[in-house]
Amino acid sequence: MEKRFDERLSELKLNYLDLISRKNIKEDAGNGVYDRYRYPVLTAAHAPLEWRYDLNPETNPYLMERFGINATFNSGAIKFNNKYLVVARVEGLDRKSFFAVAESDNGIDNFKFWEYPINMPETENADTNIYDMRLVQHEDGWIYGLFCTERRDPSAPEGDQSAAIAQCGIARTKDLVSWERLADLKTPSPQQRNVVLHPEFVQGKYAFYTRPQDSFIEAGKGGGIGFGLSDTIENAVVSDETVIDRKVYHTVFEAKNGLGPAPIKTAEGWLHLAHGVRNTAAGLRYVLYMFLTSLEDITLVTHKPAGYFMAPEGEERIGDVSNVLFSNGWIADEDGTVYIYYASSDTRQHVATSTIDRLLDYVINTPEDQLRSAKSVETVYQIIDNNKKHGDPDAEILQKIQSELSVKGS
Ligand code: M1P
Repeated sequence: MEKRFDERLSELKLNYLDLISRKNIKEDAGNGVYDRYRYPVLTAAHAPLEWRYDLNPETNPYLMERFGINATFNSGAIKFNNKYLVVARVEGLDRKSFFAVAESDNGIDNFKFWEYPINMPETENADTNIYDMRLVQHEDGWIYGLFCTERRDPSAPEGDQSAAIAQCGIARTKDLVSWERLADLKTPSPQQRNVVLHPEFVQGKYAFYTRPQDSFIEAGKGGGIGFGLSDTIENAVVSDETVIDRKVYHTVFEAKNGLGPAPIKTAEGWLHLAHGVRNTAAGLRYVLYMFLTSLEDITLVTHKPAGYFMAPEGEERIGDVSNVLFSNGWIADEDGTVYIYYASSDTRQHVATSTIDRLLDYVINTPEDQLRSAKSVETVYQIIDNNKKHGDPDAEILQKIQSELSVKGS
């Protein structure tokens, strides 16, 4: 027998409340750099029932979903009025993404979407799809959201319905509810994605991190993460893009890279989180990596650990676009905690926590990539030799445990 409307509604409501009130659990023994958490902070199921269902028994007697959500991922993040906010990329079953704010009291669980998604104004050239917002509290007093705006390539032949042009959309707000849309960023590159606004003026100008690219997917001769200045934000133009972090052969960012969230200012320099992409027989693999730039010259990379900072693990590996970690949001709290919002496989949103001190230690003291196997072996030899010189502080304790175990076993 079919379930009655009100029975089904109570079941849906209970499941939803269970999900959004679930406590998150820090996973044991991380790698010392950051801690992962057991549950994603946002999934498609976190979208409120009021967005998805017509809750009127007269017009929806079967209580069917009328607007399905496919995924929630790639969120910008900001601490605002003492709450941890993420601006998620919410993707409907229709493949269109939009932005919606979800809020939590502690940054690691109980994220709840605000009543309405963001009603982002369009420019005269309407966006087909908008996604991946980078939020930044700029020193000019506005909160900016920079995101990718995607439209069909007008020069593509009728038979090609996937050729697209990606550019950087810019909007600003004071409350994350009402947004003023500004003109899209103009740069010399035919395509732009992963554009980030630096939080401070540089030489009295607005400073942008860009990612010049030749085509929609391929970065091509757009050599890496770029940087450029604009006199204004209202009609922002970056005429000169300098690449500050290049793609390099046989690294985790050999195919392309892109900046994540806006950098965090520390006593040692600007901390950056980015994604790197390489090609594999199974397709593209996206991982996260970090680097530090100088406070005096923000285009100068002073430290860059070898390889990746985070890569997909377990269920993170699987999703609509598998083998992807992507981050465009983090929050540096007053007590030094850093909440890193990363998404897995274009499907769900997670959090990892660290601290400014730990991240600086990681970035400054992790050996750099010397780009050859022999050099990697040299690095391991150095670590082993140092350990032999200084001894293992836990060796005695370990020996004691081992001898106790062997006594028990005999
Ligand atoms: O599908 C993986 C990611 O692909 C794009 O990133 P990039 O521009 O570096 O290739 C973006 O579409 C991103 O949203 C997506 O997560």
